[in-house]
Amino acid sequence: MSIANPLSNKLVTCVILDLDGTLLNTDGIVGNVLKVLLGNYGKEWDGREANKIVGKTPFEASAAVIEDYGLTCSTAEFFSQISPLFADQWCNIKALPGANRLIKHLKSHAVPMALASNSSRENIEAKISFHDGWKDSFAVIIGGDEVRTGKPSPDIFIEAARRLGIEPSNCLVIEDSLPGVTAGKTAEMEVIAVPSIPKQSHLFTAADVVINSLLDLQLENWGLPPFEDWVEGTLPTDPWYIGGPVIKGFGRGSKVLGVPTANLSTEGYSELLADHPTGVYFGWAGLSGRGIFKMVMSIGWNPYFKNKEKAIEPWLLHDFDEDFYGEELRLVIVGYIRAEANFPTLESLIAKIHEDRRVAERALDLPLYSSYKNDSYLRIS
Ligand code: ADP
Ligand code: RBF
Ligand code: MG
Repeated sequence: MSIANPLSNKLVTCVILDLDGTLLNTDGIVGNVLKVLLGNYGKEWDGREANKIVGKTPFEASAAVIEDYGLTCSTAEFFSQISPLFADQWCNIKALPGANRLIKHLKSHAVPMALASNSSRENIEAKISFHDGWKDSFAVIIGGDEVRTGKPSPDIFIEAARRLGIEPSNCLVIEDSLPGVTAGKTAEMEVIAVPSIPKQSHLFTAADVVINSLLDLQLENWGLPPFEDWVEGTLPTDPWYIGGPVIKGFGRGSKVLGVPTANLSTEGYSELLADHPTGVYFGWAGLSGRGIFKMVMSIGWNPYFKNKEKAIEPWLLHDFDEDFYGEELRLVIVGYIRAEANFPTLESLIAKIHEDRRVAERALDLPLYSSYKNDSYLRIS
């Protein structure tokens, strides 16, 4: 039996998922395709108006691009040129972090799922065909071309609920875009927003909850079966690797926070960082000539300090008596702790970072994680 949730979210019996930006990192290929097509028009795509495209139907998105770049062709013409370019790219669209985990979890607990996307039914089927087990996990798949009007109209979610045979108020929608959130709320459903464009959370006031990535889903808050893979406050991830010379950060780790972080350059890691949500991770750090240490780190914008770009900031859990800028540092990241948060005070931020440290320190003694201390990547000559 499901427990009532302290945050008084409604209890739901099914989940309706959006596709692009929620389960798939479609934005990644939209940029590639527009770069090519706009190049043919002598224009340079710089991704500045990604938020005007996300959540729109492909036709509306084409119209938005034509208007923004002052192209002379018609929407139909542009759309007919861009469609085959997209079709070649469907196989390159990666699942977003936590997408496979969510679909497998809901399917294993027989929670009915629907997939409702503004893309055409044909494009939806094509995109998900490259992701094992997705198609037969959805009891209902519905495209923008199967309802009178696409999101932000509620039609597509209402039709999905009808086909599931479930009351709209018992449906939980998970969406990344504002049109999607608007459609879900207009359909009187519970809506979780997972914004796909960074630093947009403040715009999603209509959603019942806004989270940073699917990894932060707490399904028990909606009366759905909780995930079972968290271990002592940590979520194991396949090990991933980052390394390079220790660089100058923002000059405030040790001075302002009393938490020195050996910043690494994000150069050459944009693809890898796109595969992992911003947040707090932990693992092992190899420092040339000094040994291997436990580490807890943040990857992200450091919202408290409003950084302009993402930073990789590992805190090695060891007392060094001098700094080691320029030395080769290698990280094996083995687990996730939490999304990064915007703390109201410096004290609360520092307290949280020390809590993260305790979680990481204890977890790294578990065989599940301690085994990675022997990873050859950490042994720097
Ligand atoms: P910056 O803003 O330049 O990163 P910090 O105040 O964060 O400066 O200090 C980071 C530097 O401190 C690292 O580059 C490293 O040389 C040194 N350092 C000393 N102890 C540690 C530690 N335990 N973890 C990480 N860096 C450390
Ligand atoms: N900064 C934030 O603004 N929000 C956070 O949630 C946050 N979490 C962190 C967790 C850890 C384990 C570490 C090492 C740093 C974290 N930071 C966070 C970044 C912190 O502000 C950063 O180390 C300083 O900005 C120094 O560059
Ligand atoms: Mg630092």
